Amino acid sequence: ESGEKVNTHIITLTRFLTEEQIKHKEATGDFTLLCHALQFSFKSIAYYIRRATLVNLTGLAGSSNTTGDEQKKLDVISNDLFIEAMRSCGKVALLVSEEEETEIYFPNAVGARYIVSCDPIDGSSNLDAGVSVGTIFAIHKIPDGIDIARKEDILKPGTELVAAGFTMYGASAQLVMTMKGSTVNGFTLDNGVGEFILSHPNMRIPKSRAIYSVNEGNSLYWEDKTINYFNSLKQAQANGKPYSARYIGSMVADAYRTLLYGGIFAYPADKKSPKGKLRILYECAPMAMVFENAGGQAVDSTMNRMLEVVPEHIHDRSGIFMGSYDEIEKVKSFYK
Ligand code: AHM
Ligand code: MG
Repeated sequence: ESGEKVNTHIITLTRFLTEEQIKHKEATGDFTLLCHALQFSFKSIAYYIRRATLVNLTGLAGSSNTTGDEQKKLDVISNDLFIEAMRSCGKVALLVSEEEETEIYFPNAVGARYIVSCDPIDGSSNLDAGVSVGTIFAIHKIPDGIDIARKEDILKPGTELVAAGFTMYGASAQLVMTMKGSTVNGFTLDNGVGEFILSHPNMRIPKSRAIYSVNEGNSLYWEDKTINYFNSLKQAQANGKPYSARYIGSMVADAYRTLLYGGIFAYPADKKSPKGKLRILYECAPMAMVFENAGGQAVDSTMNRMLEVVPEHIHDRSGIFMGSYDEIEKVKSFYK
């Protein structure tokens, strides 16, 4: 007996999407093509992030003084890669990016029915340190009977999303995605074969877990309810222990951990940022869809279901609490 045991029963993202498409008889294959373009952009961004980190770590070659530039470039590169992938797949009519002030129309994509909103690199303040960052995406479909994409088609509650998810660029790239009324599935990028492999099928967030994730430095600006809630977590719970605090400062990484381990992630609205910090369209709503479809919950700072919050403008913000089902119930009890 020699050699490693090779698993030949591998479900790649491509295979997964093809099998999903077959299940939906009405599917045209457009969504599958769009997802191919998405995964290409994730792979490219992962590649450039890894390279940039390497350049910084081995900054002996005099690159240390240009580090700032390098990082800025990475933000721009990722945005450009993402936009180009969406444009060239021919299935996207309209795109919103955190990096672009206005929405971008793709008039050459004749018959395209999808609208994509994205944050190409979320958590970019972490880039210099080589800490995990991520790409967040949300996908809308142009309603039947409408020929040309309009901004109105995305200024809608998150319940209208057809798909959403994120890719975390960590020790490995992790893609988490979900479709309307469906399960949440996690894929790991195998750099050897260059494919996202289904590694976390049907992800379910634990019902409760004593971990909280929030930028506590903002507590100076918090409302009393927020202060009381977080203070309560530092008291002895039923098992005699307080909650643990975990905050990376990259929503994608904090959300991914919360999804796997359970707990709560929050970026509440406060006196300094009465509308919160995170953006509804490409940060809060897609995360809320993932958390709900994994059995958790997501609410805004008034405890309304995050997926029912309607943005007025493409870059509108909201407070957010998301996580395990029971942990969100607990927050609600402090805010009622
Ligand atoms: P960004 O889109 O400019 O990177 O900001 C979003 C990030 C989130 O990833 C993270 O949850 C939050 O901002 C951290 O903010 P803070 O530094 O205020 O804690
Ligand atoms: Mg962001």
